[in-house]
Amino acid sequence: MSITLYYHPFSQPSRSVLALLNIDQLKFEGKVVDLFKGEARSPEYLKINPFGGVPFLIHNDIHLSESNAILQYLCDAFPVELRGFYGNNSDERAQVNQLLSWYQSTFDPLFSNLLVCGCNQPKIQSP
Ligand SMILES: N[C@@H](CCC(=O)N[C@@H](CS)C(=O)NCC(=O)O)C(=O)O
Repeated sequence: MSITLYYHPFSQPSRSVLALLNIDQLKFEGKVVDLFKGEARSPEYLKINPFGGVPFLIHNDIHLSESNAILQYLCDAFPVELRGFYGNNSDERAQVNQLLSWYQSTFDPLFSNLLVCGCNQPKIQSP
């Protein structure tokens, strides 16, 4: 079992994956991709992750971008260590998926916009 996570500590999607990995202290190798130096778009990094950006996970033969996909994969791949974090049945998973989708589609774009330009005060309704 070998897990490698490419991440940056200022990246919220990276931190969500780091938090899950640390819940049960899953062993992984962390590699910082320096976003401030543009490393996420460098030719070297694009060979590893053709989508660019972080987080990016490699586990055995699996190569994954997108934090939600990584979170879901880890819970499926390590059901003993991460028991319960992705729900124990379809009803519970539906609730988790709803929040993950809401975060990606609603909260994150508005919050990122606020951080970047400090305008367009978001009006967010939780699901
Ligand atoms: N939807 C993606 C968002 C990934 C993302 O936007 N990552 C940013 C850091 S928060 C990034 O790597 N930006 C650098 C770049 O795209 O060059 C996810 O959830 O993983």
